[in-house]
Amino acid sequence: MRLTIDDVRQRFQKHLGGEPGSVYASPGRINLIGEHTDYNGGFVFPGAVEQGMIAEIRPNGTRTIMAYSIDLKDYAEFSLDDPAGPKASHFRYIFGVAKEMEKLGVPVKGFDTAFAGDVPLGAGMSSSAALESCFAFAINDLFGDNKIGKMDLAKAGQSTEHNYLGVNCGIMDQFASVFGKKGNLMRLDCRSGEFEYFPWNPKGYKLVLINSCVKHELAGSPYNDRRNSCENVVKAIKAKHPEKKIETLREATWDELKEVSGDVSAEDIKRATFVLGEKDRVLAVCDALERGDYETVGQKMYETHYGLSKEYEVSCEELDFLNDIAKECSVTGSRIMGGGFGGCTINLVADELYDNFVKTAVAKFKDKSVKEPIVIDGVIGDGSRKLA
Ligand code: GAF
Repeated sequence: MRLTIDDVRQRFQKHLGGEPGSVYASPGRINLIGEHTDYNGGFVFPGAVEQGMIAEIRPNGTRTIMAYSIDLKDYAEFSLDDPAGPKASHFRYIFGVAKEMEKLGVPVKGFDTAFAGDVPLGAGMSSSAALESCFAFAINDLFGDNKIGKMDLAKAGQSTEHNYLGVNCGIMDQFASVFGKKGNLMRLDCRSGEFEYFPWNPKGYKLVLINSCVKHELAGSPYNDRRNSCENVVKAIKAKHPEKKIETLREATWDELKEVSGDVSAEDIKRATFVLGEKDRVLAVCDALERGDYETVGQKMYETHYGLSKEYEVSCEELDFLNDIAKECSVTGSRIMGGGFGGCTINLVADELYDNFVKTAVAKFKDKSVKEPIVIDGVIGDGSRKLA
């Protein structure tokens, strides 16, 4: 059931009482292709989804945030002046965003809030970016006269991950959440920050996510190790070519990767091999989309899955199994979506194969893993906004 503004208003009233506040929403995201390319200065191809986070917020004139998580039935009070902030991650996101917005010059004050979301947790659809973007957008509106630009709101969410949650993520998730537009995917150049909306209406195909329900958790995960591997390779190339302007793997070539193969670990080379391949695949998908060639888009998705599984090593048995089922059902394209280590596959399916694929995937997965996978239609929704 889709979360409604009334659900949030009722809980706000029950747990915080008093006058109603303003209500804001921010979505989770999907990503067609371009995985682990954002922190490598590459391209990503995300879109916002209809599922997201809704928060009611009322400034309280103090320096304290009083927050109620509707989903977790958890309440906390924390001061903007306590440098440690709250421990529980669902409150830490809010605290972190408030502090990052302060750094941007917004005179943030305390507030009362109740919030809830319908982005499945741990599905790789970025429920955390939805939460961060919701509060960044709201704080800008309530305390900052909307003076902070949208890209900086996305960056405030990303810095929250870095500085308060210990996840050295890229910008894709927060970007998608803030900038999302109904019916459109977005191609973002993560090096320059330039982006374009791509109307997404693949005639004859559907996007469907199959959530393995294996919880994907980036905090404290090997996600940061993957990023370190990429940075090691960049450092090695820089050492060999001091004259070269290279900040990320975006600027690296296949020849340079070969050249430094003795200077970094075999594992680092394997990770960078994925990233360079993914860089080429995103561009190939853009060309294919312009021609309306969805078969090529799908083939590249399978190649990405292979790379994420065998080179970047962020898959798991359940996701590989779902990818195999997609192949068996002649699904056009299928791959792990998001950071990996659990979560969903994203599948591009011809309309006439959709029913059979979904039925087969659910039945076979249940047989193998006892867990029931969740089927989520990939409907592209709007980005951060004020609801009331
Ligand atoms: C996670 C991160 F948060 C993103 O920045 C991105 O790196 C993604 O994994 C992989 O593409 O969602």
